[in-house]
Amino acid sequence: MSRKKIALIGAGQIGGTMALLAAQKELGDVVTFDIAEGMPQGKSLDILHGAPIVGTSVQLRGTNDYEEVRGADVVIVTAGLPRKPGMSRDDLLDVNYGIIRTVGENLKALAPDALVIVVTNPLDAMVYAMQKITGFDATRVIGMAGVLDSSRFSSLIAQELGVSAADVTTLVMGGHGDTMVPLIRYATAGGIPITQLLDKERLEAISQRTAQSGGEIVGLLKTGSAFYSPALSAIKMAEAYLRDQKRIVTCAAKLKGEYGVSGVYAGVPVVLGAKGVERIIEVELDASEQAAFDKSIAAVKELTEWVDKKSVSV
Ligand code: TXD
Repeated sequence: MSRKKIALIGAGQIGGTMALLAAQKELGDVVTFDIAEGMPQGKSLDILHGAPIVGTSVQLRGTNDYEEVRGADVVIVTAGLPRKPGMSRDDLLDVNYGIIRTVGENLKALAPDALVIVVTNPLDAMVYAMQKITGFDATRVIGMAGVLDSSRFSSLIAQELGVSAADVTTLVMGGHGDTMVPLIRYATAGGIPITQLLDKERLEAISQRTAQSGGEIVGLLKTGSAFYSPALSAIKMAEAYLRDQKRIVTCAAKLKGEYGVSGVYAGVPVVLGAKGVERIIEVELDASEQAAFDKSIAAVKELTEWVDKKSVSV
């Protein structure tokens, strides 16, 4: 069996970390693409220099040439610009939409059978744009956010309880932004409902901190945003697909009537395996959870409509 090929589009903070993780896990050969000359080559060579220590036999290449992405089995897209001072959300949308369009057109031509995982912000709009541009089946174009948001929620609960993070499971749904919906009712630690272990006020505070975690990291780092845990999250998704693990993960998937929503991408639990999104799971939401989810969908729709208008005008 030949080795799988993983293409990382964008070799910045998340892209570089993912190359290291993919090599350590021996998920496949890794091609890292970026428009910055020399940078993907430098990072790939740096990781290769550590290959004997890790004991990995995968190949790593950095490139500025899209041709090297040809035939990739998995593509993870982090290419984009961060918001700079004075830049509005619309300005960022405009710039990153342009980048996603170029990436998408290249993937359509060079990697028509790949699973595409989009990470670039604003996430739900960018993954929607990617599926529209490539025309790939929606089961093969997904966005990374829920894995990270759920992992953040779980890690904060574990800290509060003083227990292993490995034993805490949570579900965070909706769009990737302030309106995300951490579902307290579905959180467990060692199979025990979290509501039996922590009081409501503590849980509300942790849930709020989860939704603001991205901003908390930006505030601490001062330059750039979170990258270790986002890289771990995207690689977990790639691994579920490549190893047909059928993991239940929350990712941005295109809804076709689930949760009363159609035609937009939003964070929902899915079964991720060799066929991509093999199933979207519909969990029961009570009235207040559904209201929070609907509010989040409304925020996502605003951006999605922007993408629709934009793609008509180009
Ligand atoms: O949960 C989530 N989805 C996220 C998303 C969590 C954290 C960060 N999230 C977003 O991921 C973040 O807002 C950014 O939009 C992306 C990538 O984050 P990263 O921290 O890796 O950003 P960098 O270090 O700025 O890297 C982006 C790279 C950089 O090297 C640019 O040169 C490159 O993208 N870039 C391009 N590559 C290819 N093609 C084009 N056109 C291009 N333009 C810029």
